[in-house]
Amino acid sequence: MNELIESLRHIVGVTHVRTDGDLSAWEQDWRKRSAGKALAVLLPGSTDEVAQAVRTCADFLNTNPGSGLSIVPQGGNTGLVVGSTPDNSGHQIVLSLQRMNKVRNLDAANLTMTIEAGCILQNLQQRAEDSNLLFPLSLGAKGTCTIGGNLGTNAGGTQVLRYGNARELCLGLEVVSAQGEVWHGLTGLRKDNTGYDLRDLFIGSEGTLGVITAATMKLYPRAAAQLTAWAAVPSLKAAVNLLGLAQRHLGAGLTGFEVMGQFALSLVVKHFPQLRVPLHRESPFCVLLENSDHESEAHARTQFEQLLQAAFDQGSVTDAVVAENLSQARQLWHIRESITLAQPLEGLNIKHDISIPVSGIPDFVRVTDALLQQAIAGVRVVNFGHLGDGNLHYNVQAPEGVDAAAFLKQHEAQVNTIVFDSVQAFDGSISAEHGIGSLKMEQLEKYKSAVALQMMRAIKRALDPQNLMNPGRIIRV
Ligand code: FAD
Ligand code: 2HG
Ligand code: ZN
Repeated sequence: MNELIESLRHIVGVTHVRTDGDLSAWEQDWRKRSAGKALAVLLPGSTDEVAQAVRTCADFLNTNPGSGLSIVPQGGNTGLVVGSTPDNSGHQIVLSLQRMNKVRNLDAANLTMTIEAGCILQNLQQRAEDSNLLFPLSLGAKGTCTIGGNLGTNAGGTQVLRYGNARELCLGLEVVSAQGEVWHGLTGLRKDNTGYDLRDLFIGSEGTLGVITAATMKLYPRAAAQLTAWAAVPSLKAAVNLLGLAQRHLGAGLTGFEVMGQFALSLVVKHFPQLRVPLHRESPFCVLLENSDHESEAHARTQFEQLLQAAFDQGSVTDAVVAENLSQARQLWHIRESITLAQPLEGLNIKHDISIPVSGIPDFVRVTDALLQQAIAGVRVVNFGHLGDGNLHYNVQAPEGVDAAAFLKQHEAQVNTIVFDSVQAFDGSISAEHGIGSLKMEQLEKYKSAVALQMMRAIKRALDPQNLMNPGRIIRV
């Protein structure tokens, strides 16, 4: 292995191969569910360096098949399914893209930008805004996560109902294959039917097929005004009715529709008392709506007023506030994004990022809540998420006063079975956003069809026959 490390130092430079000191930023996952030990952390500065490094590792593995060498691609390390950190073997190289953070090109007329994998999402949003354009991908981890990780996980976030997942925003990719070759697939074309879609294979592959080094992403014109409303709703059924009403009233202007359960908001109130959370005491659920208007703020406000009046008349909304200005709107979004930060302060819970057809969500929650209470009395559900996409974060927290670690040890498998069996019965998906990583591999095998698993394994074996890229993630080969 020493010789390998020397070769890698030669390729990316001595200071960009880390083997000593505190490597926890790369070795520990965001939720602190797993702390691994890397053989080295590699920080290449260019696609050519990534390609040379992967080629060197592939050659080494070829001549030393028993070495257990493998590569874990990493971006911002904000993933929630333990997919971007090494295991404990000491044989895995973390390949961090964080130094590759250039915007290579912004083509305003084509509404695209070509960016390197290590670009931080928030910087990309800012870069687009500086050109009076919108890069719509947005999630709570935007200050740390990278576009390579966003594409690696096919991230969702809060604007999906209007603009789609990371996949829908991506037009082209540059990828270093598991053999260390460069696939130059960077294209700004919106139509291209020349054979199998290789881009779609790499998006959502969680680093198991190759390393994404750059991408060409879609941009949009910025709206003239953006208004945010916070509404109290009497039930999830009412929230679904409000969604339908909002879609009819606002059309493509509806760019955000997030639901937040009372317990989820109570965690924000408890752990971030400085935040003022409106309307949560009176109501089992609150909804955050965003209206992006291409005419004017006055037009957006009138539309919102009409929508909320119709919702009051229908009984779907019991109370509502509309943000007066951008700063108030930001505060409302900050409350929503703080739910993810408040949960670990209450104690590690069992996360689920499921999706169900929107129409089935109220029944799914009623049935699954009851099943969970039957199995574990007093269990608390942190229920919130992207209702507009049928995607709930249905996270299961220990009963009050019960130690979180002990709860996880005793009940994680049982809770997963209850929730995922219910998801299956409601024709849903066990992961709508965060992916499989190493946390949900068993469940993928259980809930995906044999035919789908066979095709996935065939793809993995064809593109990475040595199993060099992120083994132990998504699927066993
Ligand atoms: P990492 O965590 O570094 O990696 C994630 C996966 O992608 C790993 O399997 C890794 O191997 C692979 N990968 C990373 N870079 C590359 C690359 N260049 N080429 C190939 N594979 C690569 N997710 C959502 O979908 N929606 C949300 O709303 C959301 N909100 C979040 C809020 C918070 C506070 C946090 C902490 C996380 C949230 N996440 C959300 C999860 C996470 O932020 C996303 O999965 C994000 O896309 C990960 O990006 P990253 O750069 O941190 O990737
Ligand atoms: C979000 O929507 C993220 O905020 C994280 O996907 C969800 O904390 C969670 O479970
Ligand atoms: Zn989410």
